[in-house]
Amino acid sequence: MHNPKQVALAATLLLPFSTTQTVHPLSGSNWTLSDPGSNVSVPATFPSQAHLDLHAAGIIGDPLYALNEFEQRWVAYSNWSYTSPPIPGLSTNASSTWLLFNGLDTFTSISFCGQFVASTNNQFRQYWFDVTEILQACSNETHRVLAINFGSAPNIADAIANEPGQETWPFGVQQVYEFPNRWFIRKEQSDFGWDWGPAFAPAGPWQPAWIVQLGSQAVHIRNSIVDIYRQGQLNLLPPDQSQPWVVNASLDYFGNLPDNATLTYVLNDLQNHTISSGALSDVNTTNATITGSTIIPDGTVDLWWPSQLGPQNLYYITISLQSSAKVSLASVTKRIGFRTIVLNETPISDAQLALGIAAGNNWHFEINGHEFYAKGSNFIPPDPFWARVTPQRIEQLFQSVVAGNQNMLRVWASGAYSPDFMYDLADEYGILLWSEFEFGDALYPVDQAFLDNVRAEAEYNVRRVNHHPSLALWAGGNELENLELMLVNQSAPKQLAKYTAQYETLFLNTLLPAVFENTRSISYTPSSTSNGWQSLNFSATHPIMERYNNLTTGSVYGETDFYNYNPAVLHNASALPIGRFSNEFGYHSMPSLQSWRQQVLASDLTFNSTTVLLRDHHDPAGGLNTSNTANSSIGQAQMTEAVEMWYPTPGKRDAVANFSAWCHATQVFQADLYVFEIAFYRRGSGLPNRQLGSLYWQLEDQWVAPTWAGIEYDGRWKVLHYAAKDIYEPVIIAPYYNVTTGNLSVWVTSDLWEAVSGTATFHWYDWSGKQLDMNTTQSVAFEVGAINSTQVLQTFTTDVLAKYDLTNVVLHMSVEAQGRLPNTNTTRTFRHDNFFNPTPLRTAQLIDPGLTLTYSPTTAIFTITSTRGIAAWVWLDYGEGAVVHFDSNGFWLLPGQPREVGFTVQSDGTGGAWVNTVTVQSMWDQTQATSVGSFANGTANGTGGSGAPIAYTGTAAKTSISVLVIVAAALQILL
Ligand code: BMA
Repeated sequence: MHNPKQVALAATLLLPFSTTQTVHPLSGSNWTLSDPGSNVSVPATFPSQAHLDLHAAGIIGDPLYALNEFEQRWVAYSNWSYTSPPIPGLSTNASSTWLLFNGLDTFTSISFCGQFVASTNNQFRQYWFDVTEILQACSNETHRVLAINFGSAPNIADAIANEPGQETWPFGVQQVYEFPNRWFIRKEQSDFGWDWGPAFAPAGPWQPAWIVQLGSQAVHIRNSIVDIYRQGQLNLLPPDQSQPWVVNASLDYFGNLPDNATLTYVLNDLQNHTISSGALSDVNTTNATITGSTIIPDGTVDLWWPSQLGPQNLYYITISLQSSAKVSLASVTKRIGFRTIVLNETPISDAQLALGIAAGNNWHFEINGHEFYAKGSNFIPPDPFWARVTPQRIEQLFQSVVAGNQNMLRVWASGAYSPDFMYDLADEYGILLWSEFEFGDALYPVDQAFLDNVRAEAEYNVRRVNHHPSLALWAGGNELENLELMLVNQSAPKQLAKYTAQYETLFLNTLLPAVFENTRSISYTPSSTSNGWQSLNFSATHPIMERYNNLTTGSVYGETDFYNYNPAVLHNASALPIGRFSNEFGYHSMPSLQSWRQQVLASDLTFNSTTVLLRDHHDPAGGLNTSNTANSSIGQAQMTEAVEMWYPTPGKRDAVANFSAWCHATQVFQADLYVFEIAFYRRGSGLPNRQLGSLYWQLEDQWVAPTWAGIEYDGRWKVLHYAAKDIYEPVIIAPYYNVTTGNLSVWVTSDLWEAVSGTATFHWYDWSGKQLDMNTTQSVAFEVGAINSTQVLQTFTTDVLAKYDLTNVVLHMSVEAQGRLPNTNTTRTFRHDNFFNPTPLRTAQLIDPGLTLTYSPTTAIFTITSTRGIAAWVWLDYGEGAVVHFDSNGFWLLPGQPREVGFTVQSDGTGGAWVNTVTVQSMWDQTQATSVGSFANGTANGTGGSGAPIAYTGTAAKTSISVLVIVAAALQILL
């Protein structure tokens, strides 16, 4: 907990009239966690949360195991104290002594040397307290103990809700998951339960803290902001890219700043070569913040780009604070990038109209002045306990994000503000983080104390992370305008004006200025999802006038958020929303058997066991009922219906194998649906709605449960993550089918920044892989414009398939195009394959494709061959103990065209033995009583059927695909 070097410094340097500071970190493992109420006192770590220390001490089991979520509710209802050992090395000569906390979760009463210091009530704020007098009166070193008493957040939320005159909302507006009243408190909203996670309402010092001692002329920098923008830039408006860069920096401090202090900067590249340095100009000091700025000429630095759009160029900037006598007082170094990122919601221009873009407003992002297609997903808190989320875990997730061809994550609004290390990693990996203030699926109070608390939280976080080039946007909260205000309108239409005014008080009058008064470089939108703004007026106190429902028929506005749990929505394009950007959509699926085994008893491994049911929080219990299987049965039924509607029903003899096959089937439906939706949204880039983003719900899991995630809790990819990776390739070919009319069209979509040309090919087969003699185009030469789509086939299945049995036809389509990734000079070939079958696989005449699997240790390549027929949803599976990401998975395979698959190992507790557990199966195997791929006993189960366990080979087979090319005219479409 204590760094002896600093003790020495403290003893020698902390003289009165000095400019020095000593920082004593409070992190360590020698704290105590106690609750006199429940008679618990155990060793604790700092930072931490009570559940983690209680689990480490053996007082409670693993919170994520079985139904411990419910068993451990007493922890959330207790009050917990974190007590330090006596803190050594504090100087009594210091001019001032401060406590500095970067995060206390949530309601605390803090004492030092047995004296009350302060109370806190916001998980997301930084707090600092002057304890000079307390320390001066605390001469006995053994009394220098810091104690932080955390009150029960659920109890306090209830107490606030019951205060006389407290705000209330119309019926059905406030979304309750488990613990009620989350909207009264500034704590991670999903701590009180959500539809993909447990409700632990944890308490504890979740971020680091320090004791800071200062000389009389010394300051400590507690927070800082570096804002980089093009001269003249305004939030929300595309800037002039020829303007020089403005670097505006300010340091937030406590202590005594000597008069006439100055600021200097040094800008270095990552090799520490100085690019620019000097004094900051226009230095001014207000409210314990000192600010200055400088100009960096355009062209001096290389731009930062998101993944696949260019290099992630980064720099270090050091801002130093000196006294007028040039004595160094403090400095801050931040790693930064130069880019502009704007959420463009401007009206559609005449030039855009002339291109065929529908009237209305834009709603898309522009990086360095370029439109781009945002491909990604929604990030939820990766663990119910943030205190144990390490940079390594985030890095592994981000590796999956980038491997999945994603360039943007929406960091959803009811978790916690992301740690600095998360933005650092996003900067390195090129992942844009659409960031949100922590408000969601509820309306919030607007009394002055609440607003002041929110404002302080927002200022701290906006300033803390603004320098990261990965920061893409600030949004006020989740589903506010298009859900919450709509619910008010449904439930109590007469009160809509009142609650809209309250909404504007919080999201336009409180949060917006917290962004615009601190940064010029970042756009703000009050709500995800919304119809965007109607007008902007930067000189008004209220710069954004929201559009709400002032819509003109035929015009297109804003983002879309779409959920429909009727599985018939798959392939029903008319159900999907037409907007400019899709920020959420999805359907839940089961995690794999391998993941289930990590968190439930073997006896619970059935689809509707009580434990599985009660871990499905969709539909949520809506309260504290711990045996609410009624609502969760709805979610389980939705998955079951989806499988029964679309796929052959699993029919494994072994009960656990059958459970595994069902879990897998729900994942296939999820993947199928998301691919359909993503292809639909991406095609919109070439349609009048000029659709420029698709972020599905949700990237990852925070425990093992049925959820919308594509990545399971330990990092294993569901079918979804592989399927999304495939449909997020830069150039894709995809079918669009209207089951009622038989209309089938095939489109190529590209999000490259230059037009690409190539060839699309089409071949029809029966399930045995025999090519059918169809009277349709076999090959089309096409050109598709920058970020655009083009139709390459239009036909009616009713005509072309008239003489065939629809249950026995499969269309294979592929595209090959020459082009360049943005900001690269090399032309490369982009390829993509897709399959279409006109009936659900449930009724298709699937045959045993006779899959074989070989592995070459020399090349670390798996080769999968279909020997007898077309294999749908080929799935490489592997046992527990490792997390491995195959280069591709969940694909379809034509007979005689082997597929080579490499892999990346995320973690391996098997010493490499996982390789021997790899199996391959396809949709056909789902119905086979004893085929492989079930891992019923932890290792591959059974040997019958088509699915194959592994065979080793010295040399990997080579894939050879020959295509017949018949040139046809490219089809011209909009844009
Ligand atoms: C939207 C999200 C989340 C939720 C998800 C699935 O409502 O914003 O609140 O978890 O859908 O229901």
